[in-house]
Amino acid sequence: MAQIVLINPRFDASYWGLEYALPLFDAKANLPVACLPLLAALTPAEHTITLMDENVEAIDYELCARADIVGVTGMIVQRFRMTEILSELKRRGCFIVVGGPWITVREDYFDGLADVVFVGEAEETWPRFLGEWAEGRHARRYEQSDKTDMTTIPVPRFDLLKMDDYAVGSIQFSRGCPFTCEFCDIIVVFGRRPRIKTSRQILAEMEALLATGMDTAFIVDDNLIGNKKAIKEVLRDVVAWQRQRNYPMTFVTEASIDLADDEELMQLMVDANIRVVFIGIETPNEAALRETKKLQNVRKGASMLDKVHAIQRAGIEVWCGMILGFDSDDATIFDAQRKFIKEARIVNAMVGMLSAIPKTPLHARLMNEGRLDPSDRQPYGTNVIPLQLSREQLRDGYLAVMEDLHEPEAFFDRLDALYLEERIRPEQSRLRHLRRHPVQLVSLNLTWIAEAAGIFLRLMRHVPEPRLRQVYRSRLWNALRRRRSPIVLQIYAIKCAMHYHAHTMIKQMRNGKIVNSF
Ligand code: B12
Ligand code: SF4
Repeated sequence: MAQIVLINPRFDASYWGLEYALPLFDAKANLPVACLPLLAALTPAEHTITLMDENVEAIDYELCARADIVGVTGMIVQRFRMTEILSELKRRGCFIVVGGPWITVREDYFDGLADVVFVGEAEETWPRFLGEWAEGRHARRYEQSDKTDMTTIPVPRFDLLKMDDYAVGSIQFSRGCPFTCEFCDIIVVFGRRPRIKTSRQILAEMEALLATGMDTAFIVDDNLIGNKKAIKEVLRDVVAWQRQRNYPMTFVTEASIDLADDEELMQLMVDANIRVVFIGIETPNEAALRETKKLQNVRKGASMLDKVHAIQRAGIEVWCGMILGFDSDDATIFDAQRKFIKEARIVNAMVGMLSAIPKTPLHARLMNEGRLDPSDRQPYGTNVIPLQLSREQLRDGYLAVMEDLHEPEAFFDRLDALYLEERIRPEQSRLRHLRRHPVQLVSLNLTWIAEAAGIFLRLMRHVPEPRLRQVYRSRLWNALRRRRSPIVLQIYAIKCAMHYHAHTMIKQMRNGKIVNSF
């Protein structure tokens, strides 16, 4: 029997980390990484396991020093903190294993600090390693020969996490994506054939999450709609589950833009109560989309703008990822991005500079072309040396776009365009269903109002700039006046907090405190 500790290192502040908004939501972190509770569930029962997420609690190094095995996960943006933690664990003589997205693409990065490395998925290799470790014959490197059979994955041990500390939970339905984007390591690691869990597994995960008191979850799939036929089957079961239990859960997820081509799928997502979908739109520059092989975004038919509007009209808010610095981008790209995001009425647009992750086709191509900056700490925020822009031009243009998008006027005008002018209807299926259960409907509406009021009061107390407090007050008041809807009020309050986060983060980037490479 082994005593095992698994650690998720602290993230630096980032757009999706929501660090500056978390106190306003009364949470310590946005969501738990999905691998920790999953690895715990994959651990045979004879072992004891402790999960430590440094984003919500300090690492207990004493406990680590007493443990037989200490595992550390992490993605690219955690690599510096991972190194610090691994060095400390090493100093204390721990037996260290490392897995997760970063070591999967840069196996040699922690040389000398890890006793065992795991490359890629670990549903088979983690239990195999534990067996071999117990017999004293473990290997130094584990990599599965086949991709994980998703139908065998157990329910993650959410009960081992401090769920009260997170804003939302995480849940996974599928892995993989059928597309071919040149910069993407997901398809390199998880493959282009989407693999999906059974409805039975997914519903059991939802029950387990709900049992911890968490009623909102990020479906952390690479692309929820990678296999449309299969996901429709699952969504039908999720809808039935929601109806049977009077809609206890709300979801956020990630999907490709071809979602807009499938009315039935959009309706199923609305009925399953998926409130938000994050889409990799990347750029309005068609040449860049072709260059990067994001061909699903340039297919004939409706324009990208029309597709975004169609998804919004169905009742799902669209968040997006945008990229600057493709080879086909010249200095006109910055304004083109501003214009697109405004016209698309996308409130949460995460703009980044093109970065090349090891093992991707983009990384290989730029390496051949001598256009990769090899430094680990990137002075210009990306390792890609752009073709038609100077590195300064790209960095400064990126910062200016981020700033402009988060000017309070611009940000809240996009929000008003969506909820007060287009009047999209969030959580419409849930609300329609609850009309037959008036007590629950009243209770849900009161919860949203209370959440909005709580966030509002914290905003007024915590936000130091009077100008911002004034904007938040007037935009919330205007929303209340024009649309007397508790859910819209709650959304406006959340957006004020998100705006405050982005505003603070961008200010720090301007002061040179953060160089955001992803
Ligand atoms: C959901 C998601 C998010 C969510 C949630 C992130 C979170 N905090 O958990 C959000 C939207 C917030 C997000 C944000 C970001 N993300 Co993200 N995200 C994902 C996504 C789509 C799924 C991750 C997931 O939960 N998978 C499910 C779990 C079960 O899989 P897993 O973690 O890989 O774990 C398995 C194995 O790796 C292994 N394993 C993992 N750890 C360990 C440890 C040990 C000891 C062992 C033995 C095994 C092991 O076992 C598990 C079971 O097989 C991945 C893509 C992907 N498929 O990896 C990108 C991904 C991880 N994200 C990525 C990036 C870059 C980011 C951002 C930096 C983007 C940005 N520009 O800001 C931010 C980070 C900000 C932050 N503070 O979180 C990159 C990382 C690249 C890399 N190779 O390191 C990925 C791979 C996608 C990509 N290419 O863009 N992300
Ligand atoms: S659509 Fe997203 S997940 Fe799929 S290949 Fe492109 S970037 Fe990767």
